[in-house]
Amino acid sequence: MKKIAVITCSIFICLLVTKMSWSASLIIEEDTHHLGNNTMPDWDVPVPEGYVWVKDFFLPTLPGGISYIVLRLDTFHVNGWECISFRPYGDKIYINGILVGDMIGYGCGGNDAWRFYNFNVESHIFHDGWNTIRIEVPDDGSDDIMFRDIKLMVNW
Ligand SMILES: [Ca+2]
Ligand SMILES: [Ca+2]
Repeated sequence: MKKIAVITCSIFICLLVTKMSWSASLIIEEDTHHLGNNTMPDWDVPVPEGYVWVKDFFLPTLPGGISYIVLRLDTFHVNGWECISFRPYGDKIYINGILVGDMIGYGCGGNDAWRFYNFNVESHIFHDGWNTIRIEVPDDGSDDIMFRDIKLMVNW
């Protein structure tokens, strides 16, 4: 019995070690922004800032072997296909000029609820040091949206 207990204990320790991992997150932006072409009196940010929002952020060097980084943001009023049939694309997110996210919501106005989007972005798209994120709605401003709490999350 004693031997069995030792073996079980060894396996348990092994499992703990196997499950050990590290994770980190980087907040790119917390504030709420509004893109589009319509004033929305009831919104947190009533007046749109234009069709494009751009920000530079600093990414420290990450450990090797990370294949992708999760880009997460909270969005409001991203239109669905019902409202964008006249254009073949949604609201776009670019990292360093490369398209990494295409947001299509639900119904006309995203059901008026805040909604998270997660995108797996291949790690080679990021630079060690300074990077640029760009979020844009169609250049006719047809889809007014708000967004906030943009962050990167990585596990290794
Ligand atoms: Ca609009
Ligand atoms: Ca909208």
